Amino acid sequence: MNKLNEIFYQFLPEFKVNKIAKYGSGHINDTYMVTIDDSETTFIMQRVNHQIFPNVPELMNNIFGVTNHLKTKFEEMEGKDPNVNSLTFINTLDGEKYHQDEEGNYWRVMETITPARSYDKVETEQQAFQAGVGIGEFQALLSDFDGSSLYEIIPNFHNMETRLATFREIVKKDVVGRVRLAQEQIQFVENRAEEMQTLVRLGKEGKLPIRVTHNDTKINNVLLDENDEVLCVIDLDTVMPGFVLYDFGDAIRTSTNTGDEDDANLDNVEMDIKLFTAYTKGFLSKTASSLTPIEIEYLPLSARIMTFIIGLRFITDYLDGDNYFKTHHEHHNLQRAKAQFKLVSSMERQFEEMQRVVQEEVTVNC
Ligand code: ADP
Ligand code: GN1
Ligand code: MG
Repeated sequence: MNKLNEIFYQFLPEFKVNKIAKYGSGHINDTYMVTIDDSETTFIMQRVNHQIFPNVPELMNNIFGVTNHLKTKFEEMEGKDPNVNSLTFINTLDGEKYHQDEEGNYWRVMETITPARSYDKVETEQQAFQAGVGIGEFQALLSDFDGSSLYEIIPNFHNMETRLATFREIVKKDVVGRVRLAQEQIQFVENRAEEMQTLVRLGKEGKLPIRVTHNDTKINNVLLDENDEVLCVIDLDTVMPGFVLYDFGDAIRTSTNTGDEDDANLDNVEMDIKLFTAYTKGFLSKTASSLTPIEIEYLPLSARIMTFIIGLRFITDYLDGDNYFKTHHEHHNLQRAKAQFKLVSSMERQFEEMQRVVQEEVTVNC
């Protein structure tokens, strides 16, 4: 029997598989859509990347904790359906949350959220607004979840200080001889390194509350329905205690970019202030009353910081020989970094406008 089918039957032997096909455009896990014979039923099956997430059992415990909490909340809310608005994972026949194959790979199966759309790029203000509502609601519903029960899946995931230290070490080693190809990007990083550590500094000074955060709020991790209304926040692998500014900033990176994350034509890449306004409106409609003044003050800068840190991680991976992100051609990580840094520059040019928008939306929502 086909190996993928065999894995699926560890979870749901009562269904007959028709087809298992690669799905989605994530950079880390391998995602498949499983279609069941003579029905419209499908499931999502994933191989979790255990090089990047070394403790998959703890990762799955985190996800179950968070989804159970969300389900309880959605049950009490009018117009919500816990099985559509939060992920539903399926246990194996042995009652486990994942299946480990002979090669040591970890697999999980979940119900397909349907009818869902997953965008890699936002096209309308409605989509940006709804993405903001989705992440804002996710934050709000988890505000009473006990963060100390969460295992820290990737320590220092959004810590700019340690990300910069790793980058500098890798530049020094130049293991694959690519440093000469990335001079402009290295300079871009160094010119901004101080200011980009603002969140680390505020954190150390105890000025930012630690909340439960998603930590990977890119637009294709928020599923919308056929009317572009938010359905579900997915990809919960990196849910950990963190700063709300991580989630806002990272979302702005993908929800306002007029180009692709890896656009080869940098002229396409700009932050669209209309999309920024729409996202901010949606996000603050769910969070404004619970954010502290400092969190609100740093929302615009967090967009620059989170875009910068992903660009930094792409360039670091490029200089290290592409060991982390899936790449589709030789200089893919360099191209991604160039596009992210172009986006940072675009945000820098529009920074005052971004600050004005946040102030305006806070006034409306408070
Ligand atoms: P990765 O960590 O690789 O990004 P994701 O969990 O985000 O993995 O899944 C990749 C893509 O698969 C998502 O962007 C989305 O398009 C799709 N997807 C994942 N889970 C579901 C689900 N439960 N229902 C519908 N689509 C899903
Ligand atoms: C990865 O898994 P995916 O594709 O949603 C990465 C994020 C980056 C993102 C950049 C665990 O997210 O941190 O922001 O790529 N996830 C991990 O697109 O590193
Ligand atoms: Mg994803």
